[in-house]
Amino acid sequence: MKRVMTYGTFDLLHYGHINLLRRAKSFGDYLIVGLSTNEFNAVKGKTCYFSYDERKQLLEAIRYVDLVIPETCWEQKIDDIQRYGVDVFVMGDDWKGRFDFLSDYCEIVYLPRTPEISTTKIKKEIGLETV
Ligand code: C2G
Repeated sequence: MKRVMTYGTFDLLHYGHINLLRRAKSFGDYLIVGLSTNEFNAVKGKTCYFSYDERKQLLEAIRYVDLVIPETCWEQKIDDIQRYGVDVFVMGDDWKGRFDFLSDYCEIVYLPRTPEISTTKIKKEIGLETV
């Protein structure tokens, strides 16, 4: 059983997220998603439209996702990788290089982001965000 892990906020779930999750799953048999809590999103400077439970429910409905756990801080990744026996860590390439320190524990893969779409863009276009 090859285990894959990724992390994110996944607010206003869109096809860019789905593209990432589908490709992440293709690296193994079991995909774990560390879903940022609202408290951690505040640390990341993000405010979510959907609550953690709503975002978790959406992710759990995706065929590629096998387990969703909370992401509460930057520092939990090594523990998570060891606790869940993660073989491959996958992130979009906007994070390229930022998690290379995890290569002592598992394979690191950065995947090209899906162009054009983002939660910020959706918020702006439906008038949720002025800036
Ligand atoms: N993503 C993508 N294409 C997009 C938008 C997002 O491939 N058009 C990817 C991101 O690169 C990321 C994942 O989808 O791998 C989730 O994106 P966000 O919810 O924006 O995650 P982020 O806020 O970057 O949180 O500890 C890591 C952080 O929690 C990552």
